Amino acid sequence: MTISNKLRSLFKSVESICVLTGAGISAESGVATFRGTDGLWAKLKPEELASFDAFLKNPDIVWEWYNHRRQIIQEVKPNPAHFALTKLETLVKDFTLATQNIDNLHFRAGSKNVLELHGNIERSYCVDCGRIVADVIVTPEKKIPHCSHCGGIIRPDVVWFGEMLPDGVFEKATNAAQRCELFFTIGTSAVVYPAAGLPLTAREHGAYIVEINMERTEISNIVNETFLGKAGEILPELISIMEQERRQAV
Ligand code: BV8
Ligand code: ZN
Repeated sequence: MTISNKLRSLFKSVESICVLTGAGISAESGVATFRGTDGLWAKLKPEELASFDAFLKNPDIVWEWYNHRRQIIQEVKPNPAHFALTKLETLVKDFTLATQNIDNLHFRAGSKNVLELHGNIERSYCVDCGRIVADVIVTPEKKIPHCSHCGGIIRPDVVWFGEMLPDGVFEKATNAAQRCELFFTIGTSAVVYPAAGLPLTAREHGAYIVEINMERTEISNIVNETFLGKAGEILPELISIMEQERRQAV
């Protein structure tokens, strides 16, 4: 794989890295993306399912969709791209991983400093009293789970369209994007805000932006270097180049 001299010299000395990941990094684990041809949205429309109004109108349909995705996520495993990021975290002093994914695969791969911008499908909470509920059971007989404490309706702990991101999480991600020397955007179509604004913020603060994606995206023209292809193949190669450069630099 050829990388630019600029990236090669950055690999030698960089100590502050920020990463943004999207559904594409989990594709090789078998988790469908949103906007690809086989994507989840191909069949359904985001506003039909990933919004609080949709949930209030059709909680059974929204729960059926999330329950289906939760079952898939329980069966899949992190892939080499997730593990490459776990390795990358050990190579530098300051590492932040901001993910739009709700599939928990970064934590399961061993990443430590993970900011879940859009929540986590394995967590749920009561709309009325806010109680966190870990193991929600949804069955054809019981399509809508209710809170055992107050009887309120329980929802997935994910950020829907029109909803604010969890308190403080986006601020931490923005600070990391502002201070990093090197920013990776991996497996995201970069159409959903405010997450998609992070690479732009990093760029404005002088970071070198590297994109890894199957296809060009909305931000390909503002990144410094794009690697087109599978994250599970490209990322491990990039990290091993970085390790070699840092060994030689010692
Ligand atoms: C908010 C829920 C403040 C959980 C999701 C008009 C203009 C700009 C913005 C807006 C607008 N109108 C509304 C907005 C705001 C809106 C938004 O951005 N809309 C977009 C669609 C225009 N944003 C919001 O509402 C956010 N909140 O703004 O709050 C506010 C509050 C109140 C009032 C006003 C404002 C909340 C956004 C969060 C929405 N929730 N998910 C869930 O069910 O998952 S979004 C959903 O899309 C997921 O979270 C997903 O992560 C995210 C982004 O998608 P990607 O991860 O990028 O996935 P995608 O399939 O698109 O792309 C995958 C890429 O990977 C592809 O490019 C593919 O080529 C590549 N790939 C595939 N395989 C591989 C690969 N790459 C490498 N290797 C592979 N193997
Ligand atoms: Zn409750």
